[in-house]
Amino acid sequence: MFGTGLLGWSESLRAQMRGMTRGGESERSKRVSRKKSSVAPVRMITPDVVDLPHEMDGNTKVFRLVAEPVKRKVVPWKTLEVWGYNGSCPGPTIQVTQGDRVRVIFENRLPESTSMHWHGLELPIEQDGVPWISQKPTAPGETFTYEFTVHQEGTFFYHAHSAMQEMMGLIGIFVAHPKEEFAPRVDHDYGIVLQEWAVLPSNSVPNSASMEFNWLTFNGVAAPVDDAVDRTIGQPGAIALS
Ligand SMILES: [Cu+2]
Repeated sequence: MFGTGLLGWSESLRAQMRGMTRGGESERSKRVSRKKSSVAPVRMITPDVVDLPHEMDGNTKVFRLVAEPVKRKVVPWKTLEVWGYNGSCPGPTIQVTQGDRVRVIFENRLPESTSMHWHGLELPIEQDGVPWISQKPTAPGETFTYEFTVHQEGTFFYHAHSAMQEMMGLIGIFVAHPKEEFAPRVDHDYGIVLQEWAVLPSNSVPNSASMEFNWLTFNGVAAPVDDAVDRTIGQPGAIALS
C-alpha cells in the first residue's frame, strides 16, 4: 500500500550511484559490499518523531505500543485530530538489529477495533496482523502481544490493517539494522514518513474517504515549519522516504 525506497549515498559513492533513483535494500545490496567492523551502523534519525524505547526480557527486546487518538500540531495555527501510537503521529520509530527477537505488547485505546501489520517483514502468519486472516481484530480496551524474530535488514513499517485507519495516521517506521555495516559506511540515516490529509478549512478531523488532500506532512509536520529536509540536503547520508 505504501511505497518505500532507501537511497544511500556518500561523497565517494555519489558518482557510482548516479542515475539510480530508487532502490530497495536488495538493490542497495547489489551495489555495496559488507565489511566486518566493530562499528555498529548509524542509528536512523526521524526528525520530529521519537524512538520507541524497549526493555530486555532475557534476549527479547520488549516494546509497548498504544494505538490512540492524537492531536498533532502540523503548523502552529493548525492542529489535526488524528490517530497515532503512544501520543505520536506517525508513531515512534522502532529500531532493532537483524537477528533480534522482538516482542511488541500492543494495546488498543481507539474507539474501534484494529490490529498491527508489520509491513515487509517475513513473519509467521499468526504475527502478521491482518484481521480475520491472521488474527481476530483487537477490540477497544484489549491488548495483543506480537513476537517474532527479525531475520531481514532494511527499512520497514508498522501500520494498522483495518479499513481507512492508515488514512487516520496509524503508521510508523520499523528499522532493522544490519548486523554488519555496509561499505562504504553511510554517515547519516534519516527516516521521513510522508502523509496526506484531507481536512476542510474549518475542521480538524481528516476526511478518510477523500483523496483531495490539502495537508501534506513530513513526520507529522507541514511546511514551512518542517526543517527535516533542510537538515538532510547537502549532507552525505541516507534518506528513507516512506
Ligand atoms: Cu503495509
